[in-house]
Amino acid sequence: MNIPSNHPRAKSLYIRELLVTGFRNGLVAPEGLIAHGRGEAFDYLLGEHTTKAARDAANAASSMLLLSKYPVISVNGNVTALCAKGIIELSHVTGAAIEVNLFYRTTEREMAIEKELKKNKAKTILGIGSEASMRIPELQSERRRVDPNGIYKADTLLVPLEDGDRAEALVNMGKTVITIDLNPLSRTAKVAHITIVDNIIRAIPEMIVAAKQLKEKNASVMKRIVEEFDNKANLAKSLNIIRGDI
Ligand code: PTJ
Repeated sequence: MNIPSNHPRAKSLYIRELLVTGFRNGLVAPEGLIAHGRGEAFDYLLGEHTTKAARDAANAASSMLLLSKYPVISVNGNVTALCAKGIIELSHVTGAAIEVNLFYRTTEREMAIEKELKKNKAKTILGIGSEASMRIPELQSERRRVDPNGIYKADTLLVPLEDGDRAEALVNMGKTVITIDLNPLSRTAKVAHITIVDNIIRAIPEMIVAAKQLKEKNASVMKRIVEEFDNKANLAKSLNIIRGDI
């Protein structure tokens, strides 16, 4: 669709088009379009820009990934359609592995996502087909199937646009969980150790910039950033913005 660049909602319409194209190309589940609508509503309420709270959370998230021994980024259909290139750059900068993990899992979509990531110069993609041979305990959804060399053995996970059940199960497994979720009230946002309340389309570039700067610094600087980060207080800041002063 041709979106006029002077349309007042051009950016938002452009992001929608990425999702629709991703759906047509077999990357995004039909339900992914609905999930995006929910995110869009929160983005509108947050002012459609990266807030100071989101920037602080991105800084803590990149610090955490850099400090971890075996970080993994979990990728789904929406994430691929919105920021495949950014995910790959973030994985290069932080040394995190990439695993495909789908809620509405089909082999066709797994393979389409793998192909798209490899087209964008990703080397190894974990979690495809029978490689996802381990199970997350006490989880019933298809998200329970994970790669023994990826999510299963990771110490820290970036799980953007995640569902609450798995986020909670991963925390119960002792993993450090980072998420990106526009809804500060979601179960995922609340159970994660670090939640970036921002649109993933802005949050990933923010994390990349932060990681590049942090890499130049001493590990003790990153440790302090992580220790001082308070997820509950940070979520409250996003909620305050949503409440506004009408
Ligand atoms: O590709 P699959 O099969 O793994 O399915 C992916 C979706 C996203 C469909 C699946 O994980 C799902 O149903 O997600 P939920 O439970 O609807 O939750 C997604 C969360 O992400 C919600 O809290 C949304 O507000 C939020 N969200 C949606 N779009 C964005 C977003 N957060 C940040 N950036 C977005 N662009």
